[in-house]
Amino acid sequence: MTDTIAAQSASAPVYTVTQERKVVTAIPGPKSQELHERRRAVVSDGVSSALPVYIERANGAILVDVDGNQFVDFGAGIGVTTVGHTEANVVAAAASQLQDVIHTLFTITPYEEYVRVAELLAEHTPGTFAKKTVLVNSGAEAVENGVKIARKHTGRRAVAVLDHAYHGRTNLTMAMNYKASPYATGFGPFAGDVYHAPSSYPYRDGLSGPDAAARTIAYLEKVVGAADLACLVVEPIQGEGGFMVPADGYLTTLQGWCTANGVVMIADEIQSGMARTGRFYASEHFGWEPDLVLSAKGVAGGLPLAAVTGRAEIMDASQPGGLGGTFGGNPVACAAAVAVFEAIDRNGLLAEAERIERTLKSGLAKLAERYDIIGDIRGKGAMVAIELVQPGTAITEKQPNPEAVSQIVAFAAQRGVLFLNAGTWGNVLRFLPSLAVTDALIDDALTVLDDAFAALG
Ligand code: PLZ
Repeated sequence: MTDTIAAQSASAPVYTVTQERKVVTAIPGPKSQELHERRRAVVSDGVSSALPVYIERANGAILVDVDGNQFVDFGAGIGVTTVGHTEANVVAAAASQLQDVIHTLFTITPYEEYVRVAELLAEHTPGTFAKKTVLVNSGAEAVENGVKIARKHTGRRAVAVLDHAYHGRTNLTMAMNYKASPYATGFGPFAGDVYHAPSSYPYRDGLSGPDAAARTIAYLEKVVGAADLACLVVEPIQGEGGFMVPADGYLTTLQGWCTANGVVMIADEIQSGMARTGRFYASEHFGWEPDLVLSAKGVAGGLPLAAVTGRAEIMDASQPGGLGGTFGGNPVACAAAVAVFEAIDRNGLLAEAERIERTLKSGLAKLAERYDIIGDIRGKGAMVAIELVQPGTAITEKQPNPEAVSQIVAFAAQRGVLFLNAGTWGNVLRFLPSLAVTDALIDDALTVLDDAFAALG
């Protein structure tokens, strides 16, 4: 505790774990294997783990497991520890809040931290119009509340999403995801009135933004009808689907159509938000001002917190008591979120995200010259991916190559680098590090990646 409090007043980040990769046992090591046996007896098989090494400590961009191995973390808990693992100011703010008040329930007796987070979200989400917020616990819960609010505001029933989307694991959001397996298989019946419209996927559809938007709109008008459509929910850069960056003009054309037709357009910024892409919200890259913005994951530095923020007149549609939940906007999570906003400014993290994009993309471009299964390099800031295809098909057929991604992820794990897969066909390797990752760590991981490609043969 003394270490982190001291770090609070320092300007440069202070790390409590050396920022280096270190492999000292087989992966997983003996202690991890022992814990895995215990886990198998008591944790549901429905919960899987991509890499069953049990983590004891984490700091900056490094995970330390129970066997003393240090992993360079290119997952950040799927885009959660954006400001860095156990960022000193976040730790200090949460620790201090724990001493003062842990819980009251905002819908019973409110507290300032909730209001402060709502102010910060109003200030940092795109658009200068009056905005209001509701705080909840998880990304899926933010999606659910965004849809509730849009339905109440419009008095309409239908919900539209895009192909390749991911929105969560609750009943409504299972129906909103593109992929059935593993998220939905066997878990129905599902919520109705959810429509899946074609998206913008430049690598595969080759369409301009306006042309892709025209295709989406034609689908919505024909299959749903604007008069019944409450909302269109869109990830500005799709996450689980494979980091597709939509073609220029796609999102703004859709927003124009939504506005003209009284449809609430909702940005799911759960994975792309909170400075990750070099802007506070990825929507800004496209000049998009959504009606509602969903935040989660990175918003509280690793504590559970999520939000729906948007146009005041839409957010006020619900009757008093219509929105809430026991833990939504927990004081400790809110205190951490305030520290996250401060850390982004103080540590210049928007610029760090741009640095990470430059280093990663130039390293990946060099690899693409030598490995022709790299079909596409895309993304923004610290949200970058490569899409792998079968040898010889990169230019013409673009046949997905999930086997190569799995082999690379497994190879890298053995060397102490944690990479995540993604993509509708599992053929995307994503780089989603915390913004604390140094160029030296990225270069080191790229060397491991080079070896992993070479080992594919
Ligand atoms: N919307 C865009 O990325 C969560 C899922 C991990 P929750 N993505 C990671 C897993 O295997 O469950 C996500 C997202 C986007 C919504 C969500 C849902 O957020 O906090 O997991 O509910």
